[in-house]
Amino acid sequence: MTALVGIIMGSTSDWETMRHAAETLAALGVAHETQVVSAHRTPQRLYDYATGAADRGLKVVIAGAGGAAHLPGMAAAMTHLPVLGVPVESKALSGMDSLLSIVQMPGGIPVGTLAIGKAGAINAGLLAAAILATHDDALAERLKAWRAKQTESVSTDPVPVG
Ligand code: RP5
Repeated sequence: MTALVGIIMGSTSDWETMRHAAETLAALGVAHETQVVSAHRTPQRLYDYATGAADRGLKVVIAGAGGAAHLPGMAAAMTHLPVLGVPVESKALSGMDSLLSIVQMPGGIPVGTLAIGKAGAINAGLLAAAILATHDDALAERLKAWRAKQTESVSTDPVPVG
């Protein structure tokens, strides 16, 4: 199946965070691909990925990076596809560096920036699915079912079971 969402990340060390975006998309039945693409260590790979993304059939790009996190912004600079940025939690500054690197884009080149870490990765997956669902009724139904299941799973009892 042709991937509709491309999940890229700056390092293999980002996978533990970014896998949550992949798992969310898998749960919703959205075809996706994953690849390590570093803005700093593999700039040519980033150029090739971002400039070719739309022609390869991708509709949304999710980019996660930590520290001096230029990957989402540079990807957004080279494709008209929507780019969702996930700030990966860094060891030195707990992801504040990643967040500020990704969120403060100059007007004209948007990156939809999510929360730091796992929550951001999950929400990037959900947001990518929601974007695709605007033109895919079956996916919209799967997304609504996912949300309903989540709602049902929230206990009224504040005391944990067991
Ligand atoms: C960034 O540097 C990556 O996105 C990663 O979050 C961070 C550290 O990378 P490694 O040194 O673990 O490869 O480019």
